[in-house]
Amino acid sequence: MKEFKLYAITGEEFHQGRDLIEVMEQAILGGVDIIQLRDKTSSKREVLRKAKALRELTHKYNVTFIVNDHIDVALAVDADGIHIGQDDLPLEEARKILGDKIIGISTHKIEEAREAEAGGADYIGVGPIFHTNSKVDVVDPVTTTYIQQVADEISIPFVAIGGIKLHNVDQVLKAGATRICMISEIVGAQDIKGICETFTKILNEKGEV
Ligand code: 3NM
Repeated sequence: MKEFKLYAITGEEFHQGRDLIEVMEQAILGGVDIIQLRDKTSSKREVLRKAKALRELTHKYNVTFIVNDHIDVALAVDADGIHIGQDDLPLEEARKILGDKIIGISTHKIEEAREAEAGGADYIGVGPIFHTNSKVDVVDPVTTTYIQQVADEISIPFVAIGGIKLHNVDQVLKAGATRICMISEIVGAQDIKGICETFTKILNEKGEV
């Protein structure tokens, strides 16, 4: 998959009434290089409608587009891939359906990270690093210790997630993450483009060290 550093997930409960496409366009203009549509409540048709619009947007800016969970929607709109959790369709089955599209998997402990790597995942999510209110079924924070473990042991790309904010991103990068993923800190920001530019700058500076 294309290299990435800043990954934004939709979270319409944080958009403060702003339009989904406008919010994600601001994130892209600020430097986000992957967008994930995550919608656990809408009907399939509604998810499809949003996915079509985000596919159009991400094509326009040549940004990677991932759909959470809905493998059928991902295929229907020709998304670049899907993101699945530990309780979703197993990786092996997802791979049969998706061929060489991107498959990302959420992991919360090193055993899950090893399993995802061995099973051929394209990237893993590593989290939740800190407390987060953005995910209902979330496990306890895994802390930056889990980042260190993954950085030491796992070769496929990993992205740190969960409760990451401007004020704590330093700890995440110090622990060995080079890619970060957020919902609320990005899509809930007053100045979405501005905060993404700041994160992009921080990530790029870290890459040069
Ligand atoms: N997955 P925020 S944490 C969607 O640990 C998601 O796998 C997580 O939202 C995981 O940036 C999380 O607002 C929520 O904390 C991320």
